[in-house]
Formats: sequence, C-alpha cells, structure tokens
Amino acid sequence: MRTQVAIIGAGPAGLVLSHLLHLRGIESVVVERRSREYVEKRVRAGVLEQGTVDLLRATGVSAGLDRDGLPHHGIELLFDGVSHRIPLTELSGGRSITIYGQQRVVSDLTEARLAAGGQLYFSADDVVVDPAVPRVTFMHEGQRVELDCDFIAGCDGFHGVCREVLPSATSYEREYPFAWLGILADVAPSNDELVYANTDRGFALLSLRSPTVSRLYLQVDPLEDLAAWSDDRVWDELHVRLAHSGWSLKEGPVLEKAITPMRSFVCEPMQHGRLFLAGDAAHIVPPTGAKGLNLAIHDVHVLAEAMGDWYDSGRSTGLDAYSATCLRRVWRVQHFSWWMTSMLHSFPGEDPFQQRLQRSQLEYVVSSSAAATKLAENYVGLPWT
Ligand code: RFL
Ligand code: PHB
Repeated sequence: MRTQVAIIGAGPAGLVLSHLLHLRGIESVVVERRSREYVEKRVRAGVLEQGTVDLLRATGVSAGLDRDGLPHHGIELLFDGVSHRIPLTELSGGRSITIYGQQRVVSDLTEARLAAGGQLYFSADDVVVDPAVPRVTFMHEGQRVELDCDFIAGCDGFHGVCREVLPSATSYEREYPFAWLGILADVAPSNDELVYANTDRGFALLSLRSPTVSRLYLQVDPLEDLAAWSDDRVWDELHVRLAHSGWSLKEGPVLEKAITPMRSFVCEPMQHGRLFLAGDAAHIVPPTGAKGLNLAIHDVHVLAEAMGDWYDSGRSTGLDAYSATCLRRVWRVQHFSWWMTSMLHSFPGEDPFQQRLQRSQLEYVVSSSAAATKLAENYVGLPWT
C-alpha cells in the first residue's frame, strides 16, 4: 500500500494533521495503536486557546465546538483564602479560551475524516517505523500491512515509537516532585470560571467540561496510591484547598479518577530526513498552563503548511525549518507552563525563603497589570506567526 503521508497516532495532532492535509489535497493514512472507542473516551485536556478554536472553525470542524464549547474570559487565582480574577480577554486584546473536552475534539475530527473517506487504522499492533525508506509496517486484523509513503508524521504521543528512531536527538527534561489527581464529577461547576488555588497543603484546580460536569484536580505525591483516595477523601481535600468566601464547592458522583505525573520535556530537533515529530511525541508540558493539546495543534499547522508547499512547488524551505519554527513556540510554552507550575504548587522541602518568593510572585501577578498581562497573553495563546 502507498500513501503520501503516514501518520502514526490518532490523537489531536495526528487527526488534525490528516484533516489539514486533506484540505490541501494531500492523502494520508492514520495508524493508531488503540481502538476508536478507547481514544474517544480518554479524558484529558479541556482548555482550547483562541488560535486552536480559530483553526477548527476556519477548517470546517467546529459544529460541536460552536454548539457546546464554553468561552471563558477570565480565570481566578486563589491564595490565602482570597480569590483574584485575571481578566484574560481584557488583558489580551479581546482573546479568550474555550472549554471543550479533548475527547470531543478527537471524535469530531475522527468523524470528519471518515466522512471524507479518510483512511484510519485503529487497533494497529506492532507498529514499526523505518524513516530511511520511508515505510511503516503494522499488524491489522491479523494481517501485516506495509505502508510506503513520502513522509512519516510521528504523532504518537510521549510513549510512542517514532521519537526512538530519530538519530542524534537531544532531550531536555524536568521532573516535578508532585502529580495531579484528577476527577470528573457529575455536578454543575461550583464557579463560573476556572480557579487555580495555591495552599500550604498543595495546589488544587476547579475546572469544568460542561454546565453539568466538573473537572477537579489535587496536587499529590507522585508515588501516591490512587486506591488510598476514596471519593470522600478527594472531596474533603478539595473542600479544604478551595475554601473561599465567594462560593462553596458542590459535590457529585465521581465519574473518573486518575493520577498524572508532571513533566517538562523537549526533543531537539523534531525532525530527521522524512520523519517529523509533532505534539506530545516531541514535547510534554506540565498541565498547569493548559497548553499540551494547543501546542500539538500548532505543530501540525506548521507541518501541513510546509508539506503543502513541498507538494505544490517542490520547495523544501518550510520542511527544513519545521523544527526551528516549532521550537520557538515550544520553548515559550515550556517557560510559561514551568512558571505557572512553580508559582502555584507546594514544593516538598521548600525553605521559607522560597515560600516568600512564591507569595511575592502571586501578589505581583494579581496587583500589577503588566504581570497579569504576561499571564493572560500566554494563557489565551500568543498569536501564531
Ligand atoms: P496523544 O493525545 O497522546 O495521542 C497520541 C496517540 O498515539 C497513539 N500511539 C500509537 N499509535 C500507533 N503506534 C504506536 N506505537 C503508538 N503509540 C502511541 C496513542 O494511543 C494516542 O492515541 O498526543 P497528541 O496528539 O500529541 O496530543 C497531545 C495532548 O493529548 C496532550 O498534550 C494534552 O492532553 C495535554 N493536556 C492539556 N492540554 C491542553 O492544551 N489543555 C489542557 O487543558 C490540558 N489538560 C492535559 C490536560 C493532559 C492531561 N493528562 C492526562 C496528561 C490535563 C491532563 C490531566
Ligand atoms: C482541565 O479542564 O482539564 C484543565 C484545565 C486547566 C488546566 C489543566 C487542565 O490548567
């Protein structure tokens, strides 16, 4: 079998890339290790930047987003029991974020690709990538499939296989001494806007997925046993960390519960020959800045433009510059995500000097419009260049 672009992974990066290439008349095949049902149920991101929303709208895949997406114009930072609003839209020249679950983005894109006759192989086993040919082979429904192509796009997430076949790449990494325990709860969000809370018992976040479903997170030890966190214990801890005079936390049935480690990671360069990495396959950020999915979509936008230019005119300038172009935004987002994480979490063993620096940073962000603007423009997403 032959295609123009073999895409490994049907997460946001792989599906959006396949969609953008299709709009440019370029054929692709998407090869995904998991089943369609698994991929569409995986609970992950919820915050879409302005640029992500603009791209989904401009490319005709925003029917669900336009109907159910919830635009937000501010977030709250809660510390010392007092909540401070950061007016995102006011401080960023009218930009905003939209709450819309990642699994909705994935199922909207999957449907759009299938409706347009796109080739998606789910439940593919033993995926082997050979960038030298280039060729991808995999097992599907008991048959070995050989897929020859012009390019391979490694959109297979942090635990994928594509990064491993990049020769001479350098990794830059930070591990954090904490993780997030996240729950999805069948209850209306307790507050209209997201609340990021810094407390001496650790960080907490109140978010949402819809007018009737809340998403909440607690900072926990990275080695914490999920079984030690009964629903009652999670709610008790959320009550303490989100205690505040303006509203009270509403409880509801817990629909999902999981612990996610926190990591910053960048692989440089993001390309070799005809293999290009995009999204979590190339970089990971801690979720405090709500950036991972948005960065993945920016990467594939750059890649689709560069491939389009190559097919249209034979020019390889865009492809040659792919890694350098993406890495500029990747490192801006890395800094922002690290900064938000450092400002909002408790660091085990932190000395009183560090604690006072953190408090000073929080007070500065909520009292200086210059400092709040830095947060706002990064949070809604700096304009794509
Ligand atoms: P994905 O989504 O991991 O998709 C990769 C796909 O590749 C498949 N795969 C393979 N397929 C074939 N062969 C192999 N060998 C394969 N190995 C893996 C996988 O099954 C999968 O389907 O990567 P992608 O597309 O780069 O997308 C990245 C995002 O998923 C990720 O950055 C975000 O979820 C991060 N994130 C957030 N990002 C935001 O922009 N806003 C948020 O609000 C936000 N919140 C979050 C988050 C991530 C979280 N967790 C669970 C890590 C909150 C959390 C808790
Ligand atoms: C989410 O709703 O899942 C979410 C919101 C904000 C973040 C991270 C995750 O910073």
